[in-house]
Amino acid sequence: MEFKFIIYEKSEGVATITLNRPEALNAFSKEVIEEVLQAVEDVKKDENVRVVVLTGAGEKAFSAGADIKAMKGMNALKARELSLMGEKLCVAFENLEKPVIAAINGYALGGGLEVAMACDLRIASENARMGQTEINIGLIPGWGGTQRLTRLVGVGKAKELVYTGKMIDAKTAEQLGIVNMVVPADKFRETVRQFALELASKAPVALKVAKALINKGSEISLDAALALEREGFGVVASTEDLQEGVSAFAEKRKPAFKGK
Ligand code: DAK
Repeated sequence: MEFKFIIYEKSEGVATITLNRPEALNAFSKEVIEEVLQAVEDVKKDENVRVVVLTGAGEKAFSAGADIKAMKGMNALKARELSLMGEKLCVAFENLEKPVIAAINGYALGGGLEVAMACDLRIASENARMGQTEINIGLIPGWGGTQRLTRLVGVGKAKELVYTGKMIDAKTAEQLGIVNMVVPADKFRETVRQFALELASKAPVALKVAKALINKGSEISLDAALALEREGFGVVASTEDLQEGVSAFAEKRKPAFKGK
């Protein structure tokens, strides 16, 4: 696949999508979003891909958000299109039946942070900085930030971050629960890789069902969510991979899961 604004690589069960506009701090233009969506379509079809890593090119940014320059003079129809595309992108990662790791190598601002929050897990380099900075240009988050941030950090902190538009460092983001872990800059890429490989070795159906249950379960009543978990448990328990896991345990070897 030929891309201009992203780098798309696959190896050892891990697909890496690198936003590749470092001269614009990897801001999301319409073209970037279209290319990422194409890569996600490929991930869906490729059974060998078990985990996705989304990251930014260069040392400075994961993504500084939606392309501010493209917003100048934007009419309602164009704004609507941008809004729909951003939503589509976030939902594509959220609904993808494979784990997605946002590897936040620098700034994750505005739409950049919103996309990262639609991923399953976030690993940040120690020099990363994050914020819902839209208020500073007279906007509000438009790709789910008011909602996904609130679910991660609670109402009070979400209001503080959205109202002030301030940036926070990686450690603060970890304390708030926005990122799962913070890694020294010189170990960042390797740590992300090892983490992704570890997830790629897990049972794909179990991961898929766990993701769907955790995502859906947080939207509905506990009772309904527990009923869904029972059904999901039944499905996972019927896989060949469970038999492989049980055999591997008894034989004291590493399981080789096939996603069946
Ligand atoms: N868009 C386009 N270009 C950007 C950019 C962005 N978001 N962020 C940075 N750049 C460009 C800069 O313009 C500069 O380009 P040149 O001037 O060299 O051509 C280059 O990247 C390097 O940036 P700086 O020179 O500014 O670098 P510094 O180290 O001095 O500063 C910074 C880094 C991250 C502090 C600064 O670049 C900055 O404040 N950037 C803006 C960050 C931001 O506020 N991001 C949120 C964007 S708003 C919508 C839904 C959602 C959204 C919009 C609409 N609808 C529903 C319609 C989402 C909105 C956002 O994401």
